[in-house]
Amino acid sequence: MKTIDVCLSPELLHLYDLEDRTIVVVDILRATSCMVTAFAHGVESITPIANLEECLRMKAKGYVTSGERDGKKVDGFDKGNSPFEYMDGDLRGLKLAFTTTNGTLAIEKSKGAKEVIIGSFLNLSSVVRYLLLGENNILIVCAGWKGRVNLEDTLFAGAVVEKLKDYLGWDCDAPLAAQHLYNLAKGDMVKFLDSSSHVKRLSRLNISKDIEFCVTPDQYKVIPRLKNGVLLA
Ligand code: 3SL
Repeated sequence: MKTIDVCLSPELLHLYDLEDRTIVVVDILRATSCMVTAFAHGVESITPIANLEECLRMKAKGYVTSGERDGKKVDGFDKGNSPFEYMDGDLRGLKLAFTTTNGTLAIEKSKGAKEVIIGSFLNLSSVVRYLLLGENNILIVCAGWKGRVNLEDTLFAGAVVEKLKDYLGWDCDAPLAAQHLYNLAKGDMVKFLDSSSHVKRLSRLNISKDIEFCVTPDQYKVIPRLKNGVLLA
């Protein structure tokens, strides 16, 4: 039977064999939600870059520079880390270089996997269908916050486990814990996340509409997939 596991922080990735897995990297607030939104609105590619200066240098090569540090758009960057900045269609056909505190780092660390795709609530059903039809074992890598666990990425992992539970096996309790949390939260995820660390952190930025949007399932069908270090739809 195909298996699913949940890596609650990129710091735990060394515990998993990656070679036979499809990894789903998730950073609900807000990196992977932005990436999915950007592809749904026509960007050609996203190059995830862990290092800020390296990302900035991509501007000279014609890339749109995107992302955040401390949740805020970086000086000199074209775009920040709100999904609403990626909806205009002004990025159609363009290449993005993207760096965020945790999301792009989690992608970087996942590169040893057989396949890496990008998940969010916004493309949840497409991701679930893709994983169900695929042959590989599955690992959901939660970006967390600076190596620590967060609730919103765990909820996404739980949603995937809940939807695939009849078709997959697991031998660790992380998928089970995530599934239970998701079932507790699914009636009102915004409320459930109210006291979570990252929602508190983001509250100073006044972006409650980002949070509401990022936990809304199935806005888009696109699945970003990593190919030679570049995400393509
Ligand atoms: O850590 C990340 O990758 C971000 O998405 C963080 S924030 O939501 O922009 O603060």
